[in-house]
Amino acid sequence: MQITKSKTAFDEAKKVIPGGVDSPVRAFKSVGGTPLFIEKGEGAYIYDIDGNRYVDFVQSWGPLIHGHCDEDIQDAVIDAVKKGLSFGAPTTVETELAKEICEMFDSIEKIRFVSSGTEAVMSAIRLARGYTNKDDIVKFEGCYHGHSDSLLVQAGSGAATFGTPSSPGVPADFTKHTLLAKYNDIQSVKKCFENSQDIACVIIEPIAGNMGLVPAEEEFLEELRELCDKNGALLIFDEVMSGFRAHLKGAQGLIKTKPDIVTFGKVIGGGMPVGAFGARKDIMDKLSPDGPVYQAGTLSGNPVAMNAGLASLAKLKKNPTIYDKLEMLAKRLTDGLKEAAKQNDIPLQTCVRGSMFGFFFNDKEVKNFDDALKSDTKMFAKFHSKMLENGVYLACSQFETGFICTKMDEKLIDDVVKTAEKVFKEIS
Ligand code: KE4
Repeated sequence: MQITKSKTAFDEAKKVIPGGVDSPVRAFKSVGGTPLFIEKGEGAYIYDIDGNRYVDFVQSWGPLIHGHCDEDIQDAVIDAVKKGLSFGAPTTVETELAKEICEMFDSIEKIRFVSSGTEAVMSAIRLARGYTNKDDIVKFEGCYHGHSDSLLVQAGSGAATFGTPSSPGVPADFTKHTLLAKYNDIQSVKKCFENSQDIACVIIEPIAGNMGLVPAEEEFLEELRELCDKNGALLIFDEVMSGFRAHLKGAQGLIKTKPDIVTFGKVIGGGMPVGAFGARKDIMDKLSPDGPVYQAGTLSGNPVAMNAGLASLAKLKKNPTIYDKLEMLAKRLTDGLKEAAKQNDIPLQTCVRGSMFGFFFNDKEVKNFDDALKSDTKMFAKFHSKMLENGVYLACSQFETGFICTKMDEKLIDDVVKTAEKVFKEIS
């Protein structure tokens, strides 16, 4: 692949945008090489500005379950745009999308829209603190919930479960209320509740997608639910990524544990900037203007974005069996990768949940962040760049998740597996 225009564009971008990107993961830092500048998308494919075509397994990090330039979503956006871009006043389309989502989840009676997953999670945590009158929160190592200050934490020293800032610019005071636990390890959560009687909520990605794809064990989630109930803490499922991706109802379509608050993003915007958080009435009614917990946003519930989200969800609700096809294709891909790696004595762990898939260059099953960190990220980087050279656009980090979209089919997947067979031979 010749990518001279992307190289020039990246040099230009770096002069005026930090790192040349508006979100760090896009800079290809963990895989090396030049990030591709994208000209356009079409169904399952994206085209860079040098005219190269790639099968897109990133899909804007999850939103594009219908692929690029889906006609129904485009038509919905164009119709909305013709009536205006934003009013800063209520519109009926917000109510329509809110009803659509509330009808799908018995754990959600009311929902509020915001403009990103970060905003949804930040608001959900403030709501949990306001509802319980408690200050501490528990999160899990390896889970990512956006970049709000109290969530940019890393494990503290030694026995302390309290987090320390993982980024300069976050004062220690802002993370002293954040306790860290180990994913799929209920003892580590019990320890948090022993260390604090002031826990407002436990937030978890019920299907973690930000340490690579690592689902929480059902029994672990059940024990988490019991612990929260016993200690008067709320359980927050961060389904910004897994929502409408692992199943039409996200993780809640696959396991029985019910959260108190759910956060969404990505798919519910159809590719436009949307986040959301929902819960029972008694929790959501704590939010201003009716309740005391302040939360706001100029473009929250933007009618163009709402129409994109409505169109995206409508297609999924009309054809819920689509998830069987998406999961079959995800399994076909990961089984193919696993077999190809095995032929070349390369250890590979794979995981699928609905339209989400992950693979680790690791000889052991990955159940938490410590396991994930043992993966061979150098081998991942080699695989990623070779696949890119062969027209396959994978997530540019071992600690991300891949996605199948509805515009993919068995032939496309089989061609990708053939490419992987060639690449594994080259890198083994
Ligand atoms: P945003 O603020 O990026 O819309 O959402 C934050 C967020 C919250 N919760 C979960 C479970 C998430 O996966 C995310 C964002 N996901 C990353 C991809 N791993 C977005 C990509 C990026 O940061 O550029």
